[in-house]
Amino acid sequence: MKTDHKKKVKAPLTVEQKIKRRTFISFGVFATLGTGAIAGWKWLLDAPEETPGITGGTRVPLRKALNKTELFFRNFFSNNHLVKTYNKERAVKTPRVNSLIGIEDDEDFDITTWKLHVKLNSLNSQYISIEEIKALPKTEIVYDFKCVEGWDEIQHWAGVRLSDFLAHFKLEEQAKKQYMGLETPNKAYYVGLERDCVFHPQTILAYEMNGKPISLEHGAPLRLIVPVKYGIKNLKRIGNMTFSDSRPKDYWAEQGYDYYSGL
Ligand SMILES: Nc1nc2c(c(=O)[nH]1)N[C@H]1C(S)=C(S)[C@@H](COP(=O)(O)O)O[C@H]1N2
Ligand SMILES: [Mo]
Repeated sequence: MKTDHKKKVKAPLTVEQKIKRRTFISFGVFATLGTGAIAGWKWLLDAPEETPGITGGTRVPLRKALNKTELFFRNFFSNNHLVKTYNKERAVKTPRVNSLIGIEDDEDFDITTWKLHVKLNSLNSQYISIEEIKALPKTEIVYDFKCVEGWDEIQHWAGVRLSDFLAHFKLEEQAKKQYMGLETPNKAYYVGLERDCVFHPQTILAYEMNGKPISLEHGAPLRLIVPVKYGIKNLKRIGNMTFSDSRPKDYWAEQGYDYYSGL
């Protein structure tokens, strides 16, 4: 048998050939990924839309992903950790006023007759004055207030710890429910809070900022300060308080923001 011992030596590829080959490979990869992406996109578009309600409308698979993200952050930034605090000297002198939904749009509001309306159940309510609230032990906090829009400030707040308030006014039975809902007197701005953040030791019903009564635009006479959450949950000018086992409606969650909004 005659064998050719001389190996066929392949001529090295010219630069042009190399480029052509790479272009061909890249195109193949691009076409495959592209087709996959289009198919995936179409799958997402054809997927059913979630039932609108508490959270902003999106496709069911996306909501599933968002819920997973939320769960991850919940485990990571637990409602139970203590937020870092600072010395009073670090607090800004004139904290920023961010947004005024439920405040500038309420011409009927009268601070002199204001009372906190606590809905006990479908039939009964309790009305609590600012004097009654100020008579409770005062708690202060200086911490870094964070807004989802990308700013933060060290601010100094004082008021009554929400858990002290609930205990004093015998609202602990109601507060065993999974959620607390808060809204402005005109119901234009509203938030929902999970039970563990309601009972968080740094969560306060605030009536003072920098040692003085809170101004109207910062939420007088009473606002929520919930340091384990982004600014959006820190409702200014509380009017109504409710308790429920299902998620209360939440202004920014309806617009598509994370319901949890934890820090
Ligand atoms: N009633 C009411 N509360 C509100 C808001 C609002 O528009 N209306 N904005 C929220 C947002 S997004 C932030 S960042 C903080 C800002 O509080 P500040 O204006 O006291 O800085 O209030 C929160 N509470
Ligand atoms: Mo915000």
